[in-house]
Amino acid sequence: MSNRVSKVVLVGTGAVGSSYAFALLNQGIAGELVMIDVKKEKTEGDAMDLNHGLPFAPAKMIISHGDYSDCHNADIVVLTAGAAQKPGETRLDLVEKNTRITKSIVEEVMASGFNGIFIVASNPVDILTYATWKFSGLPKERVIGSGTILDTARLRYMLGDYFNVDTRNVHAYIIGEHGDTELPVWSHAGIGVIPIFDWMRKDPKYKVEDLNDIFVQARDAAYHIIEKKGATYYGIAMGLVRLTKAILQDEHSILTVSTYLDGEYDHKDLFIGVPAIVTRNGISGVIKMELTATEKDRLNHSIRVLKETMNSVNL
Ligand code: 6V0
Repeated sequence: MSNRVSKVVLVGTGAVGSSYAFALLNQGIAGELVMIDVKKEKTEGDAMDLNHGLPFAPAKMIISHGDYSDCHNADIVVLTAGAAQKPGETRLDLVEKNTRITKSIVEEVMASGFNGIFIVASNPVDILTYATWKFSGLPKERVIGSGTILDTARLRYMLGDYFNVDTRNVHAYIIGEHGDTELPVWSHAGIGVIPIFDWMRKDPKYKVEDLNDIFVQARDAAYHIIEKKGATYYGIAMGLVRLTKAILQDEHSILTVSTYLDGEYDHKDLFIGVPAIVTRNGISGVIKMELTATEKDRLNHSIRVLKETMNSVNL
């Protein structure tokens, strides 16, 4: 048995990347973390700072700053590089700038001989995940976008608060584009094993209209947080660590990630957020939910908008 430790390379040590590094260290999931950014000094400082936390960490982790040659034997490369949304800017506004950055990074990663799994978080994440797949030439299963993992987490947190139950017992998905056209799948939402609408009948204080308000809060949360503090990073960082753990520990967990559709939900040739099974070899399958007519219309709309933007960058 090999005693090689699991290795993660992080590209982009801005707000999201450095929060990811911190969360990864605190959860003791990877054996080695190498960080790369155009801001080399900053990344060197991050490595020093994180190393000084090792005496308090749950497990050993080799932490360094490096360059693309470090990717050759990495299990996972995480992409959090690129421009972030400015107040009032949509994720889709970022598309051209970040597609260019993603292309240059992916080419350098692949030139190292990398043959692992990409996790993509930079926005617009569904389009950049597709771009990473195209530019890398890796099998589609081995390119995973963070998709609606964060949106789903926000919805679950807010529903847990509304129903006063542990957020981990809320089963609900947001699917579609990570952005303005995403949608909640209420037809398959539940608290424990109880369908959400049955749970709501227990008490007249629960109103179906409230569900839409909660979804809108979850969907628009990034705008509100960016208005208040300029960026969002802790939630997504923890979501990315969750995804990293599901891969490295071969969990077969169902997470709402941006994955390739090849006929599922009647669509092809795009990456979009849907529940999928995450394993050591990447995505092993998409969960196909029977959507209501309204949910189907909303997903079709989300896909139409996404494809229009994708066409604008000729992927
Ligand atoms: P940030 O704090 O500006 O960090 C970006 C980092 O990328 C900086 O350190 C840059 O130096 C670095 N960078 C830029 N170009 C390159 C390059 N060519 N090579 C290497 N490094 C480079 O942004 P922040 O960390 O806030 O956001 C990063 C990305 O994550 C953005 O695209 C956000 O929109 C996206 N987010 C995605 C979320 C999701 O749910 N998927 C959530 C929040 C942010």
